[in-house]
Amino acid sequence: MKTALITGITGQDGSFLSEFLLSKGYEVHGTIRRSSVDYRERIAHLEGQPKFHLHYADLGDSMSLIRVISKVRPDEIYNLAAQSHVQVSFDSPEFTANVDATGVLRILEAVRLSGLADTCHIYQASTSELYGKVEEVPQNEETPFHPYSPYAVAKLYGHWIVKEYREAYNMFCCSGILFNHESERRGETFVTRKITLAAARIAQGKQSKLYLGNLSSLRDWGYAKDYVECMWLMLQNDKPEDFVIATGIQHSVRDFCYYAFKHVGIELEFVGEGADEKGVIKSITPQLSAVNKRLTVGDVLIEVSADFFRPTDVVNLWGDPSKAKEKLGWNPQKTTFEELVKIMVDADMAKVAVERAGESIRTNLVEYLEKGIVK
Ligand code: NAP
Ligand code: G4F
Repeated sequence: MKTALITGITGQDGSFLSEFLLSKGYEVHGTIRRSSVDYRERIAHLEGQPKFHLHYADLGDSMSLIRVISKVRPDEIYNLAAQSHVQVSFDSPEFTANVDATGVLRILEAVRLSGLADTCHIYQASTSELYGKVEEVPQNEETPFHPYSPYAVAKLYGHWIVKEYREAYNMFCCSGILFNHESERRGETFVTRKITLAAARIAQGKQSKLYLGNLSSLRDWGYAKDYVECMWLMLQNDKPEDFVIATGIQHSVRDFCYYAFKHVGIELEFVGEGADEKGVIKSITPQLSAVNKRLTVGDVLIEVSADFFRPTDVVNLWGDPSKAKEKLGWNPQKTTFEELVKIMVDADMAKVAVERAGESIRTNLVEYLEKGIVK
């Protein structure tokens, strides 16, 4: 029976990986941070299970990491914790470096200090952002790195320090160079989730417009649930190696909008260019028209806002997952792009519907209280 420790267990990937490892019979431990409000929504359904345990630790706090690693003595560590938002890294570059760069070093040293260097397998969450201002398309394990944000520069340190400890101390530590992976649990300020939530709100009359930055940016988007399996496969490999994890298929932010809105019943067409580009309603399905009479052909639903432009933006990410496919037997096409968009939009349509139902119950309740119908 194996024991795993997941840092960043409250995040998108941490929650899917927990479910995956529990299904394999693992004892799963995770690190959480103290917060004045509860951010454990993604793992709430796992809390209380006998094989699921949480510990307070922070990647900026060596002592907390040494304490938890020496107590849990894991067979596998998945270091998923990070300040993971690229745009935020421009506003908080020092914090990002402390967590995403030095934090990785702290984990590796905590493993050594706990006497686990010879036994513990470590997965580091590297990123396609390392390719940044890309020097080759598509990108594979041999493509040179050119980080293009404070986030990517910090992650590059994490990537290299893992390689260094692998070679210097013969530790089983490796990095997954993961391309963007999304889900119904994705943070709401990443572009895909921002789009699927907006499509759901617009369809249900709760929002009128969506403001985005660079619509032409290209990404290789996969489904997070499929990607956590590959993290695990990397640690079961007979030797520690780095792998590109991607679907091998590329789409623009504009494409993502098109498919997400199409799924709620709105066909968009994009007119204009650059900062003047707009997403306009070309057609509406009769089903949607019947429930939202305010939507009209010609309405502008998407506009470009300079607020979402980055000082330097990575615009052409496209991964080549051949190595993971061949050596790990991983299937990069398990969930297609269209299926991913559908999963996300369906989940957000349900979320918005529940919020609307809650609002209507509250409004009715206030009315009933005022009229003395209920006390
Ligand atoms: P996420 O949803 O933003 O989750 C990040 C996790 O890190 C959260 O649990 C967060 O805890 C935790 N965290 C942040 N700062 C911390 C600190 N100082 N100490 C301890 N924990 C801290 O990210 P994700 O999408 O699941 O991504 C997981 C990892 O993969 C990250 O390292 C990310 O950089 C990397 N990655 C992601 C993608 C992608 O497309 N999703 C692609 C490539 C690489 P709180 O809940 O307390 O904030
Ligand atoms: O969704 P994003 O914020 O993801 P980004 O920057 O690619 O980073 C994510 O993927 C990385 C893997 O490559 C991870 F390492 C990282 O942790 C994170 O999970 O932005 C995607 C693209 C960018 O080019 C951005 O400029 O979408 C563009 N974009 C256009 N409008 C927008 C928006 N991004 C955001 N967040 N919000 C917008 O309104």
